[in-house]
Formats: sequence, C-alpha cells, structure tokens
Amino acid sequence: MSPPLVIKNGTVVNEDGMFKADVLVKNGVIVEVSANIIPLPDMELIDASDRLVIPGGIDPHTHMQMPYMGEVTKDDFLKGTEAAVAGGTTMIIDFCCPDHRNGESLMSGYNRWRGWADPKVCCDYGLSVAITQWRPETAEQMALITSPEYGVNSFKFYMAYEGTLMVRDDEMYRAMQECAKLRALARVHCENGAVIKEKEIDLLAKGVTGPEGHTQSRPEEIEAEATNRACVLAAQANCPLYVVHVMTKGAAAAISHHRAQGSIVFGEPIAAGLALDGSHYYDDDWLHAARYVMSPPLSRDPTTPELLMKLLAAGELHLTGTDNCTYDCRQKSLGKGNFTKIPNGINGVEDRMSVVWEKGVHSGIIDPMRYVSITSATAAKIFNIYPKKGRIAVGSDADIVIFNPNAIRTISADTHHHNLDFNIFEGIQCHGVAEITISS
Ligand code: DUC
Ligand code: ZN
Ligand code: ZN
Repeated sequence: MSPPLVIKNGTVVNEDGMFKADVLVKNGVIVEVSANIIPLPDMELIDASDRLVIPGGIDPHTHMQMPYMGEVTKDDFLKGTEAAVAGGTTMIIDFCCPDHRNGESLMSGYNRWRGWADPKVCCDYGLSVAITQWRPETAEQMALITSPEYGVNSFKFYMAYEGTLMVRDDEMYRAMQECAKLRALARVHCENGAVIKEKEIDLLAKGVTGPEGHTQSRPEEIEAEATNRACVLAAQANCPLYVVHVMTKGAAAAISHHRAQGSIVFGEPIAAGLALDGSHYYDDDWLHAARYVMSPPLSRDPTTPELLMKLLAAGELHLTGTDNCTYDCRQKSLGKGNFTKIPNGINGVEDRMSVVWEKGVHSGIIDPMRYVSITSATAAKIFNIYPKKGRIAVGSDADIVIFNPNAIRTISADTHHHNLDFNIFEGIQCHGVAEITISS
C-alpha cells in the first residue's frame, strides 16, 4: 500500500477546463482536487510547479505479444506496458484475436490473452475481441463475452489479411447486427483485402519486390473505399462504428460524410500517421523502408499528417491510438525479396503522448484541453470508463501524468523502453515530456 500522495502547485488539465489546483491521492483514487492542500508528514509530495497535471493517456489500439504469421510481436505485455507508462500512458486497449476461423471460441481466445497479460501488465488494460469469421455459434459467444463478468464492450473486424483475419462483408454485417443488439461497439480495420491481394500478385509478377510494393499494393483510394463501405454496413446494421487507424484524407472524408448523414462514427488516427508520411517506403536502405511497413500504409501525401491533426482539432476525428505492433529487424528481414512477407507493424505506445503534443499543441493546432480529449477522455467515454479514467477529479482513478510542456526530448531507440531495435520516430524532437507517470 503506497502512502497518500499530494501533487502540489500544478495546473490540472481536463478536456473541459484547466486550473491551478493541488491533487490528493489515497489508495489509488483521487480524493481531493482543491487549492492549497497541506501535506501531512506521512504523505508523499510531488512539486508540479510549471507542470501540467493531466489524466494518464489511454491508448485504445495496441497489439502486445500478438502471434501472427509465425512470429510474435516483440513488445509483450510487460515491455509494452513499461513503454506505455514511461511515455505517460496508463491504460491500453489491446486486440485479442481468437482463432475463430479454426473453431476457437471467443472465450478461449479471451482466456489466452488474459493469461498472457494479467501476470505482466504494469498498468490497466482492456481487450477488444476480433471476430474473424461468422459461425453458427458466434452470436451466442458474443453475448457471453459482453456479459459484465468479462467486460468486453467492443469487437474488431479486419477488412484485410485475407485467409487469416479478414471477414467478408456479409459476415461483418451479421456481426454488426449482433453488436447493435448487445450495445457493443464495432471497430473496423478498413481496407479492401481481396483487391490488395490481386495487386500484390501483379506487383510481384512485375518484379516489384521491395517495401515500395507494400504502399503500391494499397492505394489510398482502397482505404477510402473500405472506410465508406464499413460506414454503410454499420448504418444498415444500426450499429455505432469506430474506424481504427485513419491514415488518409479519403478515409477521413468518408467518416465526415457519414457523420453528416447522422451516423455515429468515430475516427482514430495514430501517432505514426500524425508524424510521418509514406516517403520512407522509397528509402534506398531496404531495412529502413521495411521498418515503416504497416497497414494501411503511411500516406503518400506529405500534407496528410497535419490535416489529420486539424481534423482532430475540428472534431471530425476523435481520438488517437498507436497500433503498437512491434517487429524487430530480424522479423522485418523475413520479407527480403518479397514485400508481402514483411511483418506489418510499427511502434508508438511510448511516444504517442509526446508526438501528439508536438504535432498538436506545440504546433499551435490544438490547446491542452483538446489534447486531453484526444489522448484519454474521449477514449474513456467511448469505452464506457469515464470519468473513472480520462479525468482528474474526485473519485477518478489516480492515473496521472506530470507533464512538462517546456521540456524537450529527442526520440531514440537508444533510450526507449520498447523491446525493439529501432524506433520509427528516431531523431524527432518533441517539446512536452511526461516526467512522472502515476498508475493507480
Ligand atoms: N496493421 C498493422 O500494421 N499491424 C497489425 C495489424 C494491422 O492492422
Ligand atoms: Zn489494423
Ligand atoms: Zn491494429
């Protein structure tokens, strides 16, 4: 049991206001937020002068320890959550992918993921459960896993990765109807897996084998088309929709269009998409280019990252994640000679809080309150854990970051906490550093 903790002299920032206040924490919960709390001798004290006191980040999109294509992502639930906490994130929502296509029940997959995560995590976490096939037993299993005992309230659908994770439109539509019945959220990876597969075949036949083939097989229009289709199917099923990793202007435009029709759609850009563009896929160094291979790919339009931030500012997009899915250089090298074999994934969970501050607040596009909204509060609301998470207030969990907006740090694999031998943000200078992270 930790002693009570007083955070003095800081500026508390919530999504709807910022003010000078001290914060008192007891037993993992915030018990007082007021001016001039006098610390007692048995209390731990943090002086937050010139610092912001913000809700711990919630990263709604990670793949820790994920088995895929015979490999497992390098950040397990220990290293991944260590990296998260080091960067000011105190909760992740990870994707549990049961082998449902081969008959594994959703509950068995859920138990597998809990078995990996529970002994290792050093912050709170939740699970979104992927449905990779519609089977006679799927509806019943969805109902069971969304019961209060298990706490799942969202499902994930992949419109890519044919033959492994991808669901057909009819399957997704059926499952979305079920989501609507259960009042669960449908989260969708929007790409056209069938067309991508044909494009990959064509490119390889033409001798395009390097990482540039990855982006060429996935034109931006394909993400926009799939995003539109997901929005249409969700509206037909009367189901709220959450589009994961919005990477392109076209995908963002599809979301805006459907929101304007009255559909409930949330859009999640990721740290990588807010800071980087697809020019990396054409780097002369094969390994450099391969490190950025993820799906959907980084946008080929260099003006996309800033526009995505502006759409977050305008409320057209809603929250930020990372798609943290780390494969190291050895694993990336499995795709030498055939870009389709490069494991898809990038880092982000450690650097999101700094990258979003740099590209959003430091650049002058958003204010600190909007920053809190897009890094924690909106995620907490969408996943029904607000204001326990995502707010500095009496009764909220003591997931708190002491954030120094004046500090500068340069991102590097030499200093990061990931279990990864590179960092896609290498060399980027960020104003804004999570100096102390309190998890409960
Ligand atoms: N995209 C990736 O790049 N990796 C993991 C899964 C995904 O959708
Ligand atoms: Zn995805
Ligand atoms: Zn993902």
